[in-house]
Amino acid sequence: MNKKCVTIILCVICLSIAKVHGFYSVGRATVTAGVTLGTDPHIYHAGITSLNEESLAIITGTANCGVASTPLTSVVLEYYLDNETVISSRTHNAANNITTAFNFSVPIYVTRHSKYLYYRLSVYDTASRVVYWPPAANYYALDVRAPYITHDQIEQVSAVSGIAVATGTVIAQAGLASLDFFYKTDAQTVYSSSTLSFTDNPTEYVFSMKVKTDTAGASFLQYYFRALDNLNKAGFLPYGGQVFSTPISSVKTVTIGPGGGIIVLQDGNCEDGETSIEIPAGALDSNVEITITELNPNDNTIAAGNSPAMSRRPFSCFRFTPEGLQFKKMIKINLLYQDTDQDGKVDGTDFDEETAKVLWWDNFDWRYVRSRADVQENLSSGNIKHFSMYAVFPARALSDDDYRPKERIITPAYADNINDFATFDGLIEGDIVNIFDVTGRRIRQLKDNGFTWDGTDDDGSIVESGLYIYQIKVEGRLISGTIVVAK
Ligand SMILES: [Ca+2]
Ligand SMILES: [Ca+2]
Ligand SMILES: [Ca+2]
Repeated sequence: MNKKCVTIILCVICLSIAKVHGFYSVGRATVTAGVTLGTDPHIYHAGITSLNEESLAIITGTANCGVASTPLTSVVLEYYLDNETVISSRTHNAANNITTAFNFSVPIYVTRHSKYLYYRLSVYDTASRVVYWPPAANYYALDVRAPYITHDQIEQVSAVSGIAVATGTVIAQAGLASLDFFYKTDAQTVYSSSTLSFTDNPTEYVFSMKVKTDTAGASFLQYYFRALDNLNKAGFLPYGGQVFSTPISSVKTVTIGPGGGIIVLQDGNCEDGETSIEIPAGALDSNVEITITELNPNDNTIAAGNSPAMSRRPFSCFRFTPEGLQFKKMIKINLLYQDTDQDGKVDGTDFDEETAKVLWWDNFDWRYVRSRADVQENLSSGNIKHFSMYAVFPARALSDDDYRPKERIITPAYADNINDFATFDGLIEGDIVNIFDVTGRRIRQLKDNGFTWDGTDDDGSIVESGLYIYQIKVEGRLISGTIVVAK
C-alpha cells in the first residue's frame, strides 16, 4: 500500500453490502432532501483520472462541515469493480466531530481483469445531513480496462538484415499513453525496447515498429509488447509473462513439382516485399526441393561487381539451389534490397534504387539479367532459366557488349556443364535472337524468354562444328557477333 495513503487514513472500516440489481436507482433515492445551502457539509473531490503503478486507484479529497454547530461525523466511500459481486464500503469516522477540513485518501486495488471501477463518496454531519459526490449520488464510473493488443507473430527474421517489423493494433479505452516493443535474441540476455509515446492518447492505434538486432549466434527473436494507458493500466501481449519466439533464419526450402509454385523467403519486414521465386507450370518435369539462401553481401568470398555492375559489394545476394538446375521455361525471381526508410536510396549508399539490377554469377563473372526495381516493394525482378548465385548491384546503362554472350565457344555434344550453352544476357520476352550459319541461313531463333543457345537448330539437332553468327534484336537495336560450336 502506498505510504502516503496509510498516513492519512484515520480509520477504515470495511463493510460489504450485497450488490443488488438496480442499486444505482436505490442510491439516488437515499439523497437527503431539503438541505440548506451554506449549512450542509461539503465534499471536495476532483475525480481520479489515473491508477498508480501498483494499479491502485487513490481516492483523495477534503470534506468540510457546513457550520461549526453541525460538525462532520463521517466520510464514506462506496465502490465496486464491474467484475465483483459486492459493493465495498469504507468509512472514515470523524470521531471528534471535526469542524475543520478533513482530508481523506483511500487506495482501491484494481484487479487485472477489471473494466470499470464504480465509486461514490458521501459525507455526514451531526444533523444527519448527507452530501454526495457525484452530487446526484449515482456512481462515478472510472474506466480501468487494460489496453488490448493484437499482433500476428512475425514469421521469420532475416539472419542477414536482423530487421524485424512488428505490426498490430492497440485498443485503449482510456487513451493510449505508450507502447513498448521489448525484444532480444536467444543469444542475448537483456531485452532491448523500442517505445512509442502518445500525446494525443488515441483509443485505437495501428502500430508498425521496426527494430534491428544483432543476429550473431542467434536462432530466435524473443519479443513481447506492453501498452500503457492514461490510467497507467498495462496491457501485455502475449499474456501471462509469455513471449513470442520467431526463427531467425536466412533459408527457405520448398518442394516444387511440374505444376509450379512460389518460394518466398520471409525477412521479418512486412513493410517491403519478400525475396521469392515464381516457377510456372511446366518449368520442371519432376518434384525438386528448392532452397533460397540469403547470403551476407559483405562476405568477401562473394566477388565484387564488374561491368555493367558497379565495382562494389552487392546490395544483396542469394544462392538458389540445386546449383545449376535448368528450367524448361523462364522463371521469375524477385530479389530484396534494403531501402527500409523508403527514401529512394539503397540504405547505407548514395545509389538511387532505380539502379538496383539483378546479376547472376557464372563462376567467373557477374552477368546481367534484365531487371527492374519495384521501388515500393524494394525488389529487383527479372526472368532467369537456371539456378546459380544471384545478386543485386547498382548497374549502369547497358552497352551492346552487355547483351553479347560471354561464351564464344560452346561444346554442346559434351553435356559436362562446361560451355554447354551460350546465354544472351539481359533479354526479355519480345526480344529476338536469330542464329545463322556462315552461308547466311537462319538455323535457330530464340525468343519468348528462352535466350540460351544449346547448339541446336530449330529441329532440335546439334549443329555441325563451325562458326555461327548471331543477331540480337533488343530495344530497337541490332547487335551481332559470332559463336563457335566445337563438338
Ligand atoms: Ca520484407
Ligand atoms: Ca534508403
Ligand atoms: Ca524503396
